[in-house]
Amino acid sequence: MQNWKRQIPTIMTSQELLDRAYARASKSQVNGSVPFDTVKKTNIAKITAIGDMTVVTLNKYVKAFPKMEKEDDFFNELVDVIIGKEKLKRALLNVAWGAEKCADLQKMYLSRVRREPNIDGVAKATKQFYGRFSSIIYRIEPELKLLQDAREKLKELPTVDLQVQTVVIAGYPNVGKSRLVERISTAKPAVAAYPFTTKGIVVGHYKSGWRTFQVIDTPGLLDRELEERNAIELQAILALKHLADLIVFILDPSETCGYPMDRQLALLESVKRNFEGIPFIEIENKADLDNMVPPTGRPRISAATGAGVDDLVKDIEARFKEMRMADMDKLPA
Ligand SMILES: Nc1nc2c(ncn2[C@@H]2O[C@H](COP(=O)(O)OP(=O)(O)OP(=O)(O)O)[C@@H](O)[C@H]2O)c(=O)[nH]1
Ligand SMILES: [Mg+2]
Repeated sequence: MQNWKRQIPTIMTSQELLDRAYARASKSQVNGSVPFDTVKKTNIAKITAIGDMTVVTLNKYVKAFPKMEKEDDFFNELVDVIIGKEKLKRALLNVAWGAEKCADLQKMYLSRVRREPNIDGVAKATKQFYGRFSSIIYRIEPELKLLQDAREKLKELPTVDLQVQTVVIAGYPNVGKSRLVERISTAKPAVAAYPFTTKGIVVGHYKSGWRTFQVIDTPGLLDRELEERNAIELQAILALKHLADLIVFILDPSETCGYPMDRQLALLESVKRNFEGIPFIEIENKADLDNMVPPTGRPRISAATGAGVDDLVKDIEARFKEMRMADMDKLPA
């Protein structure tokens, strides 16, 4: 199982970073031989504490995020769709820049305070350090906010096992994909009578004997060009592209989904064209309704009543078995 749900710490705001660092600094007290010595040593300790603490924290943030270097990778493409790869990379670069600047400032002011000949000079230099340090931290506020948002989105990403045989359920919005996934797997996707209820990939499992299969619910797709697809639809495309060993394409011949059959069939053809080579099962749902178009020869099910669903599951299992057999045949004798 790929560990995508990384342990990314909560990202603090600029103000929180500064409050924490300054609170730590306010506790610094180093006694010297004479008052001047005490003030100098104490201020050196403060600058050291503020700089160290913040640089370590910022670098920890940068390291915690995935690097996304591989191009053709499900996770990286998903992050790109949901967060924006370039945006995230730029934010990480800027935060790393902030850490570097803080370290430079710390070094510069430590040497300056050491050289100051009197208490006044030490106090002035320290105050200046606080000012410049704060302004760097405030400058990276938008990037810190972006990282915090990205962290929340990464936490919600589905856990997908790339080793397990996987069936991806696809089709127009509102045709009953989630209702079917809910019926045949452990997933509990939202089901509702309007399009685009499902806004991301939902992963479920089902067991057959001692084998577990993965069932993936996807957002509905409209019949349109890839360039026109929104971030919700693109997640369905990514699931089809990277995860599907088998595609179950659901049609709604009752058209209660709100989309005519000719549009649904056009989508079916374009998905088949784009994912050539992946086995397909075409299924018509909502067989319990009496306003269905005349029979088309495709198997009909009702995700609502369960009619025909067992046969569909048997068909899915048979296809998976065929694939396992074919894989075995490819192994050297
Ligand atoms: N009568 C009937 N209604 C169904 C059936 N399957 C699903 N529905 C209804 O159709 C509506 C859409 O079902 P969903 O499972 O949310 O559809 P979806 O394809 O996942 O929709 P999106 O996530 O928006 O793409 C809901 O009101 C369901 O209750 C069925 O077999 N018969
Ligand atoms: Mg759905």
